[in-house]
Amino acid sequence: MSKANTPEDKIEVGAGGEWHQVASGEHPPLTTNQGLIIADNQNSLKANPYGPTLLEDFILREKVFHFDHERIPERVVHARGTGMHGYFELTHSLAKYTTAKILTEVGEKTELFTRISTVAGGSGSVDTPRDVRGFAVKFYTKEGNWDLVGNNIPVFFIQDAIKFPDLIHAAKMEPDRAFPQAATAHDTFWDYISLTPEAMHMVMWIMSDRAIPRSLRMIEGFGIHSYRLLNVAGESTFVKFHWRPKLGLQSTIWDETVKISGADQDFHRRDMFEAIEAGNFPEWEFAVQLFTAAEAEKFPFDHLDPTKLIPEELVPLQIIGRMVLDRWPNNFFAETEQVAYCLSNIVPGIDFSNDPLLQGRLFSYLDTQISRLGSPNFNQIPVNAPKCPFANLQRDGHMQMAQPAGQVNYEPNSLSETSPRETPKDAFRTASVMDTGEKGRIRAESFADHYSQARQFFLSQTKYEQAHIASAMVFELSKCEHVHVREAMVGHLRHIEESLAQRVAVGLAMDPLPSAPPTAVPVLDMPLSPATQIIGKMKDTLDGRALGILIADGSDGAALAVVKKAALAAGASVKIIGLKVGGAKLADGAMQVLDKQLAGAPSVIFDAVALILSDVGAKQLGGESAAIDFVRDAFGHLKAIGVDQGGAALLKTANVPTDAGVIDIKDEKAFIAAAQTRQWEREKSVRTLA
Ligand code: HDE
Repeated sequence: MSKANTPEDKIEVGAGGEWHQVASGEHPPLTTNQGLIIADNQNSLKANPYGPTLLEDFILREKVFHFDHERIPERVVHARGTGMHGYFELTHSLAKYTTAKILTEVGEKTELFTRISTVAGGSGSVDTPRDVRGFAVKFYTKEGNWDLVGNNIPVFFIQDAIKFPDLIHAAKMEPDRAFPQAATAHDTFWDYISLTPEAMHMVMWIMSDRAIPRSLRMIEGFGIHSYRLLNVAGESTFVKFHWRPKLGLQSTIWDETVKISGADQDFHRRDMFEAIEAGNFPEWEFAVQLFTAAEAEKFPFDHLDPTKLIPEELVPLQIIGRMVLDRWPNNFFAETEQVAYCLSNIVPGIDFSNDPLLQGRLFSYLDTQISRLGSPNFNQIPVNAPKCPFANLQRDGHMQMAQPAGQVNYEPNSLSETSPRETPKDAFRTASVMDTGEKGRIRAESFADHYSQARQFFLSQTKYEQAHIASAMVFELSKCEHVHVREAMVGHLRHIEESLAQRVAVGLAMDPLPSAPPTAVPVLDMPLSPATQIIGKMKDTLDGRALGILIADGSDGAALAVVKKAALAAGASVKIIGLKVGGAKLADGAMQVLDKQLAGAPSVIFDAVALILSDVGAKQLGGESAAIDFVRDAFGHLKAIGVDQGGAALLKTANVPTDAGVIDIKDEKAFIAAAQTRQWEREKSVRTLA
C-alpha cells in the first residue's frame, strides 16, 4: 500500500453503507456483508467434529460465493496493465484554438488516472514481451472526463476499424493450441500482416526497440489520431497529442528482455511501484502538433490515415503542460482493473476527426465496458466517475448506486423545478464540417501509400537501431513455420529498403530474395525524421536507473561504500547482491546485509553492474553458474562493468574480455559516466546482427 496514499496507522472498513477509516490497533470486528459479527473465520459449521459440513452455514456460503465471483472478464486487448494516479498541469494556454478549460487555464492542476498496458497478453502475462504499450489517460476535468487513449507508438497497423478483430485474432495466441502467449512471433500474426500492406509502417516500429522498453517511465505516448480543437468562434484546428518522458527514452536489448521475462515477470509494474513509493514521481511533457486543414492538404500523406505520422520536423511539437504520476492505487481491482476508458469521453473545445479507425473506436470502448463491467452504471465506479457535477435522467440498471428522489425522470417536464435541463452555454459542440460524397465501402486514394513512411522510419534510425530491426525481423520470422509467410514478409521489406530485405533474407538463409508485391503508388523518399529514433532521445543519466553490485565474503567495504555513494548521488537505485541474502563478511570483518540473492537477481534487471570481490570471493563465485551468467550477460547486454582486482578475475573465469566499458572502480567517476549509457560499440563483438 502506498505510503503517499494511505497513512499507515489507518485502515478502511465498510460500515453503514460507507467505507471509513479506523486507527490501526482498533481491529473492527469481522462481519458478513450484512454486518453480522463473525466469531470463527477458520472453521465451517459441521454436524460433529468428524461429520459433514452443513448447508446451513450461510457464513461459509456467503464467503465462498463471493470469492467464486471475484473475477470479471479481462480486456480482450490491453489486459495486462499498470495504473497510477497523478495530475496534469497546463503550462501554456491554447485559448486561441480551443475553449477546453484543461487546455486554457494555465497553472491549473487536473487529477488523472493513467493506465499503461501491453496489448496481446492476458492479464497475468509478463510485462516485457515485444509489444506495443497502451498509454491511456483519464483526465477528471471541470467540464467532464476526457479520456485520451493512446499508445507508445504514433501509428497503427490498420486504416479501418472493421479490420481490428482480425488483426487481434491473428496477434493473440493461436485458437487451436492456445499459444504463444503475448508474442507476435508466430504464423498467424505474420500471415495476416503479410496480407496487410498498410501495416508495414507499424511493423517497422514494433520491430524496433520501442516495443521492448526498459521502463514504463521511459516511453513516449501518442494519441495517434488527428483530433480537432474548437475555439470560441467555432473555428477548428487539427491536433495530434504527444507525451514525452522526462527521463528520456530507454529500451532493452532483445536477449536481455527475454531473460527479464524469466527473472521478474512484473519488471515494469514493480519498477513503477518502487519509483512512486520512493517519491521519484515519473513525469511526462504534454505536447501538441497543431495544423490547419489547408496545411494538411500540402502534406505528402493523409493525416486522417492512422498508419501515418506527422514528422516532428514538419510540424514541430509545442509543449503545453506536464503529467506527474504521484500516487499508487489503493486497490488494483477497484481502480486499475475497473477503470473504463472511452474514446467518447471528450470535453467541449475538443472534437473528433474523420479518421476511420477513430470513428470505429468511438463505438467499441463504450460497448466493451458493458461486457467487462456488466452494467451501464460503470460510470458510477469511483475511478470512472467524473469529479465535476453531473446530472441526467438516465435511471436504473444493474448495480445502480444512486437513489434519485422525486416524481420526474424525463425531460422536458413541467413538474420539477430542479430537474436537469439542456443548456447551450458551455455545452459540447461538434465542429461544423461539410461532408458530402458517394456512400460505399471505400478507402480514400490518399490512403494508398503503405511504404514511404516505413522507409522514412527505417532510414531515420541509427545503425544500431537498424540492426536491431533487422534482427527482430529474423527472430520473429524464424518462429514462423510456413515458409511462404516468411517470403511474403521479406517481399514487403524490399519496398521499404532493399538492404533491409537482404539482411533479413541472409538471417533466414533465404535465397533467392522473394519478389516484392505490386504497389498501388510509387514509394517516396521522404526527408529523414531523426525524432523517431530512440537513441537520439536517450539521456545519458543514472536517474531512474539501477546499479547492481555483486559482492562476496572478503569484499572491500570501503570500495563498496564509495561506488554506492557515487551511484546514489547520480540518481541510481543501488542493490547489493551476493550468495546469501542474510549477509557477506567484508574484508574488515563487518557483515554486509544484502538486498538480493544472486539466484534471483541476474544482471538483466540492472542498467550497470559493479563486481567488488576479493580473490577468494572471485574464486568462490567462479564456481557458480549464476555468477558466470551475471557477468556474461552484463557484457553481452552492453552494460558498463565496474571491477576491482577480484572482479577482473571473475571476468577472466567467465571468459569475458575487457573493453572501454569495463572500468576499474578505483576511478568511480569514470565508472559512473560509463554506467549512464549502453556500450553500443561493443555490440558487434558479442552477437551477429541479422
Ligand atoms: Fe483499443 N481497445 N481499439 N486501440 N485500446 C481497447 O477497450 C479497439 C486502438 C487502446 O488501459 C478495448 O476497455 C478497436 C488504437 C488502449 O483500459 C477495446 C480498435 C489504439 C487500450 C478496444 C482499437 C488503441 C485499448 C479493450 C480499432 C491507440 C487500453 C478493453 C478501431 C491509439 C485501455 C477496453 C485501458 C483498449 C478496441 C484500436 C489503444 C476492445 C475496435 C488505434 C491503450 O474496446
